[in-house]
Amino acid sequence: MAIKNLKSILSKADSLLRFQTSLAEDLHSGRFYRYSPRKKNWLRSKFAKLRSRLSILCNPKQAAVAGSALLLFSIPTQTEAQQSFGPFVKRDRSVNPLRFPIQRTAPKPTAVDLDNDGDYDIAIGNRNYGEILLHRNVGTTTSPLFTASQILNVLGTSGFHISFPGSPAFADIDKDGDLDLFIGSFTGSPIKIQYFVNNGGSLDDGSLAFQEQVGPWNDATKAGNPFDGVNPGDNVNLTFVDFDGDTHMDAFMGHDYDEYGQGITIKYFKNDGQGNFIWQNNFFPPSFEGSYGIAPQVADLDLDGDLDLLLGNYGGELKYYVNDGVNNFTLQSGPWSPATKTGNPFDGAMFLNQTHPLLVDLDSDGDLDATIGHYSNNYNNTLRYLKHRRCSSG
Ligand SMILES: [Ca+2]
Ligand SMILES: [Ca+2]
Ligand SMILES: [Ca+2]
Ligand SMILES: [Ca+2]
Repeated sequence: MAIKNLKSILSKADSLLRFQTSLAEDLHSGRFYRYSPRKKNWLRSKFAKLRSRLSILCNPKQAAVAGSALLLFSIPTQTEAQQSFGPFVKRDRSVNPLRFPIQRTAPKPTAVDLDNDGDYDIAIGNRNYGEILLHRNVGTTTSPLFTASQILNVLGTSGFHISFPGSPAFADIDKDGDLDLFIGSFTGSPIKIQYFVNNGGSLDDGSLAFQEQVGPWNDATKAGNPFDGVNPGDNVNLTFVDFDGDTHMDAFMGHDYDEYGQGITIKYFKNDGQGNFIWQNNFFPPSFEGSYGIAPQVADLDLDGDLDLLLGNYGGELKYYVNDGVNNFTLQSGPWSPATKTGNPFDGAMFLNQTHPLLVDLDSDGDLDATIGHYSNNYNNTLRYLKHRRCSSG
């Protein structure tokens, strides 16, 4: 390689690295989150340009030699495409059941069987357009395959309050046998969690629709919004799970600044069985977790019988907190050990920003697979699918 070319590569790599370091600091401090959309777009565009200039000058191997850390914040490279995390194996697009291009940014996925055929469909919030998109599973319970998206019919007096990707979550809160829809809003609305009741219609004939319910929840008539009056701040990401094992779906909610001065954190709401969600305000210690845009998943990742936490965040990380059995959660770091089931299953994973994990057993082999929504520079390939690898096979 000519010396001149090498100097040029090193210069471009240095620019990229310095810019990337600065951007990472902005992301981790939360500054990035407070920038205007215009400035955010400018930063993303600048990063893409720097990376493009570098890639024109050298191939990926030379770029690595030149010292650039291309993986961070970048469109996945071939190397990254093969990367595995802990017990999870990245699946190539050709065998990814979610292989249809997801042409939107920052998708927030959730799993729900909306066509009642016994397999998981994937619903995601869409940016800007106030839509919930459904990727219907037309495969089998052991070999899922998802269609291109369709827009869910949502009815309501006030429409969506989504100004950024909404975070959908489903649970049968009115106990009539169908799954009802909650949407956590990113920002800009007095109602941070919208509730839509399932009308019992069918996806096949297009009659399925979700009707917004507003006002205080009435547990006798099941009218109103169970989260009416709850103002958890911005960037609300919800997930439902029967955490206490009483058969009623409880809620975990990540959010940014709230009205109680609790900053950026996560809350646990226990369902009393009547659809009243009661905030367990001593469940997490003060200042538990401090990342913007927490997107929680609750699952037994270390297979010891209690429910652990996997938290996406605005900085693009996946944080793993292990439950000690009595609901004390401890952040795990370092590489995952299959033998001891310690460390972070997603150690080293870093996406551009706003990771939104989904943990469900998509192929019915008894373990949890991971689908990760995250922000991407390209409007493509922003849902990643990782199949769980059996510990016995390494
Ligand atoms: Ca289904
Ligand atoms: Ca229902
Ligand atoms: Ca429960
Ligand atoms: Ca556990």
